[in-house]
Amino acid sequence: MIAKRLFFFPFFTALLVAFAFGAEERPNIVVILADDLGFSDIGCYGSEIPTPRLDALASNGVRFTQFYNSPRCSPTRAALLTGLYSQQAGMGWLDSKVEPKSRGFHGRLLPRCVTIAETLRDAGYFTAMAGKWHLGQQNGTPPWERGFMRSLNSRFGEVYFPKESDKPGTESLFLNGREIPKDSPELGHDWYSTDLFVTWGLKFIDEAQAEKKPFFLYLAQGAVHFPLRAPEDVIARYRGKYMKGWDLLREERHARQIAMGIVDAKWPLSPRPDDSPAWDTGAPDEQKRFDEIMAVYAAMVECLDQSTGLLVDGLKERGLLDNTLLIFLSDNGGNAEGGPAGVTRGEGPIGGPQSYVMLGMNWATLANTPFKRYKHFTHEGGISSPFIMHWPAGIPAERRGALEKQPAHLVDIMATAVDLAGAKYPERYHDHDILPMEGVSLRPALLGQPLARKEPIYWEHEGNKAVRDGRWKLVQKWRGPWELYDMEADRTELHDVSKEHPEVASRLEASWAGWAQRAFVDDWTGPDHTNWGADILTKPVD
Ligand SMILES: [Ca+2]
Repeated sequence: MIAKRLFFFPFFTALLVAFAFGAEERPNIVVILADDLGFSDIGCYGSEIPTPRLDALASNGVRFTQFYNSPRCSPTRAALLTGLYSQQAGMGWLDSKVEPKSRGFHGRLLPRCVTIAETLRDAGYFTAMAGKWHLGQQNGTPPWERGFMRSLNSRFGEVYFPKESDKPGTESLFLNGREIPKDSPELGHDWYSTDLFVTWGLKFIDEAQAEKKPFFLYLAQGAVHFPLRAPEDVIARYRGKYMKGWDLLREERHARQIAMGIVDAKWPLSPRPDDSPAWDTGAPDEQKRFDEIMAVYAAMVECLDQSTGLLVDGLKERGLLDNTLLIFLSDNGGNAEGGPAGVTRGEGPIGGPQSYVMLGMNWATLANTPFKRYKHFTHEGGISSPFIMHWPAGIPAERRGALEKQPAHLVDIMATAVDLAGAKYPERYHDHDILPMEGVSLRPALLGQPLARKEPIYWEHEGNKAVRDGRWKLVQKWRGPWELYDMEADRTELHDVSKEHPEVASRLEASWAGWAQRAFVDDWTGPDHTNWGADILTKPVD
């Protein structure tokens, strides 16, 4: 008996000590956010574009089939970093929409929210970001004011090369709050931005190591947002490969998704939109131009994959990969803003640093295979994202490579970070009451267990609305009727069953209205983007 006590006492003491002082055991957390990347654009979600580094993360991690973002850049970033719906954080639209009398259009992160960086910094983490901010730097909320101890950021993305054709506001970067020209030697030479942001992310990780702290790195890549630009040698590898056309490529992606189990074979591929012509009807010179556009996009996806590989290698070299939770996702669905024709303007070769290229609706339909609609919309094409969680020390061997089919959303990332870091989500911060976080921890999904979600998931963007509750999704295009879909039977949203299940539709409509009231959702008054893709033909593109 005495011997047992002697044995157990030091054991429990050691356990307590490890619990109390075991900060070094808490996982590092890295979030890699792609921009405007569609659901099917990487290999492990069905793409023909080779993405071996991301695929390796998926095969050693957990891949979600129903992960949801918001349908636009700033709203997604707000929800991801605060664990609140975007309107609650103050970002009901892009950060250029500032309406002080509104409920949710403030163009900045309001004092009623905290960021993951603030929460984890207060829990002893080293916090850093590299890449696109787009959360109201011009309105008083740059990364260094919202919890990031280190940052290399652009104000709102669209940065690819040190010397390129710049839109106002994209000609400089900010290093820890200090504005520097993109071609400053301080940033190195001849970079492409996906690599640049990883390089600086690793520098920040080295600083975290020097301070002996776990770290949170938010790597917000600008790729694959327009203007589509990539290194010429990478683009060259893809020219000609897209002469197959969007119709056939879409069928091929769909078949691979079914084979992988990402998509259920009983959901038909959504039909090609009315505004999108059949590939075979295009003249040869038109087809060649479309091939060149998609070659640039594919090159950008390849670069995104390779830069993710740089990060993984960097973590491995530092002995950090095992205890780092790495998350990969996109901020909204594929982008049809270039309309059916796409856009090829500017100087020099298509995809070069002086060109201005937008993907367009036809290839965006491919990007969002098998779903319908795009960025801006709350149908599945606008809000469905690849989502990979990789964490060797935290995912048991039998779960590696698993598909996770429970729906999840951006707001869950804060809850996951708080859970894994042992952090406390504050009720008050800087003398302001903080709204309770909306999400649930995704830790159970790493173990194959049910999430603790009790509430539906909600969306509103430009008057496009949706609510997802279990198998049901109620969705509405601005000024259109509510549509009800059974997502287990019909995730491609082809059979509106609101007439068959009016009680479900009513319940969800009331649920959405209650959420909109408490979540500071303003009525949308325009502009009208409900035909986005088609109306762009008659309007100048910026
Ligand atoms: Ca975006």
